Amino acid sequence: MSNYHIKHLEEYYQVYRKSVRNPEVFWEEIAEEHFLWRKKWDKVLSWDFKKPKVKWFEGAELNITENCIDRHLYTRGDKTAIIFEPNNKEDEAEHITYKQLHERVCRFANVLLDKGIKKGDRVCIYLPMIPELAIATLACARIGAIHSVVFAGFSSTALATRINDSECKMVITSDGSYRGPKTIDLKGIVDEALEDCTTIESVLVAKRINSDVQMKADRDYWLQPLLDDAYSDCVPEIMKAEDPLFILYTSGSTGKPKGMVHTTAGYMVYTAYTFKNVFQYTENDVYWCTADIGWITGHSYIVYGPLCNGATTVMFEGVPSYPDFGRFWEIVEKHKVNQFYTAPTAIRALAKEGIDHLEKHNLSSIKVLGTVGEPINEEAWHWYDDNVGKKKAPIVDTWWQTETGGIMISPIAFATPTKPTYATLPFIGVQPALMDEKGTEIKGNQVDGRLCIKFPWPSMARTIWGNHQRYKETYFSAYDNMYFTGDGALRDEVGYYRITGRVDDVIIVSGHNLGTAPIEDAINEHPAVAESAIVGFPHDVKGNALYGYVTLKETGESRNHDNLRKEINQLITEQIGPIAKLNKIQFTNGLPKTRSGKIMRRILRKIACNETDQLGDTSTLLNPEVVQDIMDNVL
Ligand code: 7RM
Repeated sequence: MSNYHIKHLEEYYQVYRKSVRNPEVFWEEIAEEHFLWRKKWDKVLSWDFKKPKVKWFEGAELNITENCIDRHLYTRGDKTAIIFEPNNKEDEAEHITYKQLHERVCRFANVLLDKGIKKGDRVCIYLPMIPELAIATLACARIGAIHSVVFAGFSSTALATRINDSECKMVITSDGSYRGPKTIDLKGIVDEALEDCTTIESVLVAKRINSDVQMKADRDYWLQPLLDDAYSDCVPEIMKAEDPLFILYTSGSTGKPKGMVHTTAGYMVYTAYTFKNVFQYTENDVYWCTADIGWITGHSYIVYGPLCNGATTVMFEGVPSYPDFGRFWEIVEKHKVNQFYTAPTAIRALAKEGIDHLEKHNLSSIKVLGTVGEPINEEAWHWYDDNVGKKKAPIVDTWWQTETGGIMISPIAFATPTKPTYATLPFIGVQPALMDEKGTEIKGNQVDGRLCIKFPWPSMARTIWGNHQRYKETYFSAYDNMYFTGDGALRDEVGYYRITGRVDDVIIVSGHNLGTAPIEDAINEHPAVAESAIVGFPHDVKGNALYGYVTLKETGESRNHDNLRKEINQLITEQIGPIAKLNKIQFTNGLPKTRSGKIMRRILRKIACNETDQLGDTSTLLNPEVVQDIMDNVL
């Protein structure tokens, strides 16, 4: 029997039990039947969380791009692999078939080879969401070069740090990028970064905005002429299962960014399998994930997972607000999107705009909705369910991390009954554990604790580039023999998980543990509130007290703010209890966010604690300007 496509809850439980009782037999079957191998493995799994060392499919040989592209050529050669939707809606969308993708990846791979890139070399990709981004990524994988995609909203300093850490030999970029009504001088940012980099030998530049850029002789090359001259076929490099596929940087709570290293076979098997099941992708569906390929969500669920399943995946260059907040819905209608995957921050921004935009578009193609990136608050969940899914599309709240490579806790669409704000059940093969502060596993249901994973899964990051010790300390030292996620979670009476947020966001007030997320949920239910963030600050009696930053829907809110404060605390009292009431409530014009839309509570905490001299680096924020504004109005 094939366990590749799970359709019912009973089937989920049955396959889950099998995957946990005998992981090796289970994953061997999945790997054997659904992927293309040049050589089969000698051993499915060997692991030791103490070292930590994990190997999946050791001895196997493969190339992931053969799985993502070549093997579809007979059956799906003329099927669209990628739909590119440009920033400006007047520009035509591009439909790239699997045959065309094959040719473009091969040409690109030959250009890389020609510029001296070899298996194991690191290549930094700093591109906007244009087809070249996916193609360059796959071209690296084609020849066994390790890609390090850096989100093209990062500053030159952030870019230089990442290039230097992994000693990249090449940067692939573009003259510039479009972002809504603006253009960004990407090549200028690269030039600035490279002043502090010594390992870069060449820079490939795609033309996107036709701006005037400086081209440095013997270093910078326009991409298109090289592609035109390149041969249109490229023999894939045969990779070992555990050869690194890519490095992706993620910021830790302290120190420099961590270059998470993902390897080939396990990552491929797990992202493909989760994609198929979580989203219930079926042939001829059009799938759209709004993330940027610069994040893990884009790597796993725009590029590798979908393409490995022969899917049609949408790449959108622009932003949800341009030319207006109807853009997402217009794209859904235009390309008849069947699975739509976005982040809570986007959902809240769209919800703030009301439903007029939604009503102008036909969204009947939508079958499944997804969310990822942070806990989704109840109000946003219902807005998404009611207005986008019209209560007919299951919401898959997918919990996972850069480090996990693929989705770890999530409903399987149509199989798992959903529950607002719950990521629900562990995915096949995932063995979560909730731990208390003393390091004991909390068994049973209706409990909460720190979320760990007890057993390896195929797509886990294998190390931090150049710093295995930090990998061990960050993820395998808090609890014996477990991977520690850094998140807190609760398990309800039926075994569903709700991620309550980073454990560093837990605030203990008068001896009570309070998660920030449920308090924020309560606040967000106030009709005047757009968004909120809670942090703790020291208090003589309670140990900690709560400071709330609240953004209103209408910034010109004429209502008496003291009344609003009372109403917010009343809501919290009603939903959580008086213990969770806020001591201070500051109304803000916005909340500081990372480029991927996560609220930076760390900064807000420093401001509330009056430690603004230790704010740290705020340059990588999406909206650094709000920080000063918040500081100027601190209570
Ligand atoms: C995929 C991604 C990881 C952190 C993670 C959580 C938070 C992600 C959810 C979530 C609640 C979710 N990778 N997080 N998904 N929290 N529900 N569905 O976002 O490395 O950038 O972030 O994001 O705190 O640890 S990430």
